[in-house]
Amino acid sequence: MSCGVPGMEDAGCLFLFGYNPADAHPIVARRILRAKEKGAKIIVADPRVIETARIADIYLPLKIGSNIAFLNAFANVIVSEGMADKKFIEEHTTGFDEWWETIKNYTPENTAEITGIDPEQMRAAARMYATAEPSSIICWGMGVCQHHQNVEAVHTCAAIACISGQIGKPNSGVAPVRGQNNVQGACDMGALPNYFPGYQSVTDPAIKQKFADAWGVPVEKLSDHVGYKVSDVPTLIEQGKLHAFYNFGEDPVQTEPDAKHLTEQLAKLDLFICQDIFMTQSAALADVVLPATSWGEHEGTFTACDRTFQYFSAAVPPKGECRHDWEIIADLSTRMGYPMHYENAQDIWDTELRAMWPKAAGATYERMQGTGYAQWPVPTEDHPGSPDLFLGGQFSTPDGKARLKAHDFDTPTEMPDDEYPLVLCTVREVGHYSCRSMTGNCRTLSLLADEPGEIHINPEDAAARGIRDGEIVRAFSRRGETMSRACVDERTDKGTVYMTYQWWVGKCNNLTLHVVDTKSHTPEDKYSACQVEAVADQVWAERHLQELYHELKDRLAAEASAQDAEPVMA
Ligand SMILES: Nc1nc2c(c(=O)[nH]1)N[C@H]1C(S)=C(S)[C@@H](COP(=O)(O)OP(=O)(O)OC[C@H]3O[C@@H](n4cnc5c(=O)[nH]c(N)nc54)[C@H](O)[C@@H]3O)O[C@H]1N2
Ligand SMILES: Nc1nc2c(c(=O)[nH]1)N[C@H]1C(S)=C(S)[C@@H](COP(=O)(O)OP(=O)(O)OC[C@H]3O[C@@H](n4cnc5c(=O)[nH]c(N)nc54)[C@H](O)[C@@H]3O)O[C@H]1N2
Ligand SMILES: [Mo]
Repeated sequence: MSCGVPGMEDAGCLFLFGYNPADAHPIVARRILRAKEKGAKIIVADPRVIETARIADIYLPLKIGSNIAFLNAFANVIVSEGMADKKFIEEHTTGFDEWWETIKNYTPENTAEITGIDPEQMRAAARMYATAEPSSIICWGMGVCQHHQNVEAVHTCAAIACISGQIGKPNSGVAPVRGQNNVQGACDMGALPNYFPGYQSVTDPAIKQKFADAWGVPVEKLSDHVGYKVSDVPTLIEQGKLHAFYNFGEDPVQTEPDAKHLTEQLAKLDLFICQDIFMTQSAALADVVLPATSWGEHEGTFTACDRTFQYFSAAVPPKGECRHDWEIIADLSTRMGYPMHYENAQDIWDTELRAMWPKAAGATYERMQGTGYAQWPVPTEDHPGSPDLFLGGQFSTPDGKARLKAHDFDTPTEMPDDEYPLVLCTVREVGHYSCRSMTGNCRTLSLLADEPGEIHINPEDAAARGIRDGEIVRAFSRRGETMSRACVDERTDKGTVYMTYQWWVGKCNNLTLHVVDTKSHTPEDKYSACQVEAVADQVWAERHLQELYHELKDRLAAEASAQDAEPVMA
């Protein structure tokens, strides 16, 4: 993010594009409410009427899968109605003429059929965004990232901020409000296939030398092969290129698309290791399970989406055989021939991050004690930290200028047809979290919502299928099927059904299409063709789903006690 989350309150306009903070990030949602109270304008562009749409000054119900057409037309309005910041474009960007060659072809009028948006509403929103004082912020989430033109949409959001001059000043710019509490931190620490810690490229010889020196190894020992991405795993196994998979803090059987195909591929591995805090469906398939401590049992840091490092301490000691993730990894490394010794989490933080990445050098544990924090870039111990990036229009390119990039619109991969006439979009709900290993094991949250979850469907689509609210329905696609409870919901756009991806029995990833974009390899989780039908025997359906749920829970519990009986790491 180019701004800080607290600073969102002081922006003049917040443009939420494919982001549902009320369910996904309630703390950010509170900031948005406060911004509204302080007079900010709110624009929401989302195919369904999300909670924030209710407080929006302009709500744009764009058709699902039409992001690039929408954003291009939005950008076009800013330029053709004379709202572009010519000075900013001139001094702080490159590539405007080439960018305009694409953007000039998209207008609110000629894209209205693709986007479903009234051209006047689109124009009003673009004016509101471009002219807001003192600043505007575009916030986006998985409604951008989980479509196959995701990198293209991010380029276009960034270009919109640049050409309007709505970046490069406090509380402005781009806010990809990153998913999990520490997804930013995982990236900061180099848990990416192409970077060492601190976004330092594995293919840069000088960087490689720096890490080789710090680790006391010959530089040839550090691979400059850019690694694979998790979404490549099933394809690589199928192609015979991947034989061992060490899976750490993820439950791919639940959360990756086309679950049946993935599960078949995982079974072919010579070695499958899972390091988790629960016996997940993936861990149950593993050859080796390495039980780790949870956030209440270890100390460490989280990095929030706005680059804020926060320290947290352990509340209780580890139980049973569980060990800290870092101890497991250090031990494995030592046994594999590279002795890795750390005193504690702080030792890792100081030697592997602060010493290796100048932007984090000032983030000491002392500074982060209690409610303290540090926001990178924070190069020295007395540096205040940086809520805002790119101030004065200085970007992180070699020439300091932003590159404008435009892309033509392309339709989603699997369009609905007669056989599968509905779009399945998979999203989040407030009460449960991702693979649900954590929230599903919490009784209070299970009372809030439980299996088989819900499938949200527009009243017209439900009526056309004889589906009544609260009944169990069958949903199916070219990949597989599942059963879930219908929630007949006028907030849902016609032609699309929405499921959350945490349900093990009502599992939407049985249906999703495994297609990834070419650059980031993120699956197109927001768009696959499906069909939904009523189930005649509701008594049977309710009982059947409960049986499946109990069988699964019993199987996982049995796996967990089997693991207890044979310790894998003495
Ligand atoms: N309670 C809870 N909170 C969570 C999580 C959880 O599982 N549960 N997961 C965390 C994680 S990992 C993440 S990544 C974040 C994600 O948080 P969000 O990004 O808010 O996630 P989603 O709900 O998947 O999608 C956001 C919105 O995109 C919209 N959308 C779908 N298709 C399109 C489209 O074509 N165009 C536009 N403009 N919008 C579209 C959907 O209707 C949805 O409202 O949430 C985090 N927070
Ligand atoms: N259909 C569909 N699928 C999706 C999405 C979608 O919108 N639609 N969203 C995708 C997104 S954005 C994300 S981020 C993924 C999330 O999917 P996952 O990463 O698979 O799910 P999480 O629940 O976040 O947690 C992963 C595992 O980490 C374990 N864990 C928690 N704390 C620790 C710890 O300290 N140490 C260790 N070793 N393990 C720990 C948990 O028990 C859990 O099993 O799902 C993706 N899948
Ligand atoms: Mo995520």
